[in-house]
Amino acid sequence: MKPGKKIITLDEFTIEQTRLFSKATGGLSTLLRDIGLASKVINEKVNKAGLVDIIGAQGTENVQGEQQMKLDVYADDIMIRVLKTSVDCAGIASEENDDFIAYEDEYSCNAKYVVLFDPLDGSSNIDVNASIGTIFSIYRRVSPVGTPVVEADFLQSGRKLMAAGYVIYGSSTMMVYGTKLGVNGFTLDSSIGEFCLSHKDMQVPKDGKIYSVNQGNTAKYEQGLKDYLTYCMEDNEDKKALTHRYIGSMVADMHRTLIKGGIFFYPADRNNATGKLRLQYECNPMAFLAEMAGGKSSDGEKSILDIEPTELHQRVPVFIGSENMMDKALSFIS
Ligand code: P6P
Repeated sequence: MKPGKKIITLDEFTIEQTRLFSKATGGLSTLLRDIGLASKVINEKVNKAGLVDIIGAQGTENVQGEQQMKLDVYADDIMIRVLKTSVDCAGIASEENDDFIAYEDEYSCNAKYVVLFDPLDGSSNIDVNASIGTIFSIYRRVSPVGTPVVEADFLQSGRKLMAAGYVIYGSSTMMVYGTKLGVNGFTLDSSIGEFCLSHKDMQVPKDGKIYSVNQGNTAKYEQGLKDYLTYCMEDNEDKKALTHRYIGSMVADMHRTLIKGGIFFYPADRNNATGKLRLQYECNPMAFLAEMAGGKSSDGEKSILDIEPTELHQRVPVFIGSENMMDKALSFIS
């Protein structure tokens, strides 16, 4: 932190933001603080992953049929426990759990919000020390306050998001979250145990030079996408080849895209008609952040935020990034 520069902690920032909404009760601010607490606990374990018996496979599969890593299960448990004690969370849905969880104590039943999360996205990278992250979405419940939450509370479109964000456990630990007021980034200063404002009012550059996709799947893509990838690699007097960057951890690839610009996509292919990434746990929160920061999102036809969810774990094709790069990419496939 530059000397003399005022430190603004996540709590101070969210409380200031609350004051901008006359009817706000501070619930969102409390929830973000609770998610920040959970992520600090997860961060502690992630940073020690090589030293304690926490890396490697758990020996179980999640609802997606994916092998669960020990840290996946640990992070999921921490998020569920911390949010259960939050007075502003009525229930949760997690990528790692088959069904949603209704917190049935009196305080929780009277809470206004629900939280959806991918507790540790990119977990296949844990054992190779690549950046991973927690992705979260906060919705106002649609069921009556005072009753246990129902599935409809978790099947709201991205347009209804109150806030969304991620915590990236990388060379530094950062929380990036957005509301309709904008997107801001906070870096964890472990000497004081606080997330401190470090990236104010983040904006996705209108253009970029980086495309991010698992190019190994190209043979399975529709022709338009193959043509777009050929365009990305074209290098001549009129157009220089773009740079390809793919970490295989959506949080890491999207964090770079938000900061440097570019396009990230995980499209449908002939084996996965709806792509791989989950609408409610990965695509909606990331699309919300990108659009609130001046970028664009699409499933190939419309904004990700306009998709009406039909099931908790549904997958969608996803394109997210700089406005001009998105327009170019979509012109090849529309
Ligand atoms: P692939 C991680 O498992 C994840 O869910 C996202 O974080 C990431 O973008 C994607 O899957 C990577 O998938 O098929 O390229 O390994």
